[in-house]
Amino acid sequence: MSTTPSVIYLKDYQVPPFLIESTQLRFELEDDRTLVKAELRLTRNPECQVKPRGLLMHGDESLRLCRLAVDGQVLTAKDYSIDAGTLTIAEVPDQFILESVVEIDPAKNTALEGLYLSDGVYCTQCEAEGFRRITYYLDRPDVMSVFTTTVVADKARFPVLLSNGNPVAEGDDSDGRHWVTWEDPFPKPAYLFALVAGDLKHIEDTFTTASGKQVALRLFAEEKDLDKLDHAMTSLKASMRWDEQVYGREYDLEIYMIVAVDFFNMGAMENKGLNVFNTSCVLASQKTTTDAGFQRVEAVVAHEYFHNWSGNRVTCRDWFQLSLKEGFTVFRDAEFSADMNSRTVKRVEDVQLLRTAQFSEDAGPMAHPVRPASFIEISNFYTMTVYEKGAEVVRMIHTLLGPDQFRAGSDLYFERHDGQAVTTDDFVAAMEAASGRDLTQFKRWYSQAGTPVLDITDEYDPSESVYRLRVKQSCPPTPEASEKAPFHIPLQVGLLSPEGTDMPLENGATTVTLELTESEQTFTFTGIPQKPVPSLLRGFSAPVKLNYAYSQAELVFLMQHDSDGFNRWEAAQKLGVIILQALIADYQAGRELILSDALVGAYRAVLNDTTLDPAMVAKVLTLPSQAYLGELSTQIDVDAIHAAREFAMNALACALEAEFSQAYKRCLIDVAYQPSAEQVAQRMLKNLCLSYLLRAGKPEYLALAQQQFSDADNMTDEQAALALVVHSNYQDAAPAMLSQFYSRWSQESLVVNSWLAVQASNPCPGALSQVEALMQHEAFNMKNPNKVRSLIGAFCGQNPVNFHAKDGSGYRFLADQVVALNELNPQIASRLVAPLTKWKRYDETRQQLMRDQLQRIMDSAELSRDVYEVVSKSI
Ligand code: B3K
Ligand code: ZN
Repeated sequence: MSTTPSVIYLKDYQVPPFLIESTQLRFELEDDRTLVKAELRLTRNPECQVKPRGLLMHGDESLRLCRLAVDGQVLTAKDYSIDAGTLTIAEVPDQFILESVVEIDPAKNTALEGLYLSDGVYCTQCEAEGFRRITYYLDRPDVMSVFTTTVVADKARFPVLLSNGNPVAEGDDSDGRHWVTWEDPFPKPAYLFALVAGDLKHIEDTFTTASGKQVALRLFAEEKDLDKLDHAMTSLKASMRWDEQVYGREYDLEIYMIVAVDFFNMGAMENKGLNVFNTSCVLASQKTTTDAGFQRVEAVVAHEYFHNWSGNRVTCRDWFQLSLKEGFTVFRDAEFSADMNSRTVKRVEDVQLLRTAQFSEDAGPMAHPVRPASFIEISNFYTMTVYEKGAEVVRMIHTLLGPDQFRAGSDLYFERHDGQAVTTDDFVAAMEAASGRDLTQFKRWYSQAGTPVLDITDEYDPSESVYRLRVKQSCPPTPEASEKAPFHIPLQVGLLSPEGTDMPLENGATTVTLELTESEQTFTFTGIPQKPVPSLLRGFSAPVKLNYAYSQAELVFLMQHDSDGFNRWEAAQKLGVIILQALIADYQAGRELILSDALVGAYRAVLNDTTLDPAMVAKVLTLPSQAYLGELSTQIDVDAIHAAREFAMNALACALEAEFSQAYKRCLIDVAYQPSAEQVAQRMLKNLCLSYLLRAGKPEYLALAQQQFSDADNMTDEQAALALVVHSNYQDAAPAMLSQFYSRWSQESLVVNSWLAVQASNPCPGALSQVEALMQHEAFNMKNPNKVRSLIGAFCGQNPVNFHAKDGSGYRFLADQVVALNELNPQIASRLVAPLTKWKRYDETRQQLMRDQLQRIMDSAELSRDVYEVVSKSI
């Protein structure tokens, strides 16, 4: 890069000097170029104090300007200037029509931002700042305009032409081309603009809103995938109903469309009335999609649908407010999924993600508050912190206010701000106004980064029947601040009697919410007849780390008796952590590894309890992950963690072989496949049992896995059997299964992605050369983000032992790929580099090797803003 990219600060926010009342667009799509004609009605913003003479518009360097006119008057080169990323017109009136014609080249757009081609289908991605790659515009979310869009293209090759809103006119031209005009009556920022043109087919349904309005629902895909859209349609209708029932929000246009494309940088995009989805988040079928895949489709369809209110009708003032729409919408989709499936399982999965991926972000060089104060490239801030921690912040407001006041707050928020671009402060203000609560201190969750730590001790006084909890909160320093003021933290607590029942607390409730506001506080419980075992942070009521010195016996007790399902699982995790940490220390000291009876006994009891939800049994019997154990370590010893986990899993397999085998058989399903919570749970436990059985050292279990692989009538069972064998000691059996799987599924791109990922995440030696070989395979394409994530992403993110190989080969490999992708697709490159940025967590040798590679990336020519920001902040 020639110049150092500039930093943008929240404190510098200023209202836009001009507004765009209406936007008329005409796209002429041709093979080697696309013409974009724009007619914008601009007017000075009455809220802007300054009155600049000229007008500054955003526009990417790749735009080729053909014509520019103000009120019909064509401008010449002396009237305007074009700079890197901007167009400035020297002088403009207070109100005027700006016409522009630019030429762009979607076929060359490998960054997949703006207008690009995905397997021959034209599509757009404009959030956050992609619209400026389409035309000159005020590409900021607080400029909201009414859009009318005409798309013109060859009719035979692009029979389907879509944009936001409702179709209002269409026609055929004499030269084999046709056109469609779309009108979106709702003012929106440019980031919600969308266009799609291609040879697509669709399925159709209708939804009748609570007030009786008919909405057409159309889901588009390539013809070969048309049979994989039913689950998305069911999920969409369920989401629409849920948002009416739980939030009182109805859909507002006559048509809602989703288009599936294979080349996409993230999961999906909530463009008004025209969502564009990564195929991986919309296509689903029994034969090709795992249960987790089905649930992801349901969740993402819901997430994008919910954005219609939390994001589109009420949008963000500026990109620092991103969590306004993302945190709130993730909270909404999580609650939806919890209502549709098992609430406790959903909570466990979300907390696992938060505690590994978000906590490590908070502890790394890119740590930032839920509302960041500055950025170089906004694309780098679509993070676990903004999304997942942002959702936890909204969840805490829900906990503090209770469901009724929270609903009143959300109603007030939508009522006050419909059609506006607002801030997280506006959101909190609505919650305060509806509830009468003061959330001033609570707002620190938006402005302070870092994961708070709670250190809790207790004492019981039998003579007074008094129990006390002493809570200290602290928060480690992060790059933007070394000192943190105390957070307002809702800590949900229950107390268990020695018999394992919940003790009645205030007003007979069995769970109370303690509100922490100071760095040190003591909470007193009176009328406590016996020394209780505390159940702390029930439901994971705040995104914090909690230390309390539980004994192993207490954890086993909580696993059996806690009425809070989440905390029963948490007790098993804590027990697993204690035992694994001891094994890690033994491994490091060269001592013999011995598995504790406590773990075997606790696992046996859970496995034999047929009254439990099989999904929860599977979750409880899964040891703390490699990533979580790493996150808990001061210095991450990848090899020791891996060895300790392997040892423990093998020992558990031998000790509980009979139980795993029985549970496997209990979970076999003899009715037709359904992605229902009940069947998902059975398959989850069955495959967990299979994973242990393959470690029991008997060839009959290899045969069982192979049989499951061949006989499976669904992808969950087929893929689980494949992955388990490929990652097992039965290395001789792996190649045949892999090639069988590939030849069976080579035409199903998404299935091939999991075939790539299974090999890339293989902890056995030789994975890197396998990955390098696969990069030359016909199934791999560096320009397709799904392929890159499945192969390179899985190797660097889900194969710690091989990625962190002591010779530095994994690091070198990643740096090579980041440099290559930096040119092709900066967003993907910058996401991929994350594992290298966590170098401080490793031993000195690895630290040096990782930093060397970061430096090598830094020194490479023409670094994108995306990669520059992440790499420069980490070295
Ligand atoms: N809002 C989009 C994310 C856009 C990311 C741009 N780099 C998807 C979502 O969160 O729903
Ligand atoms: Zn979102």
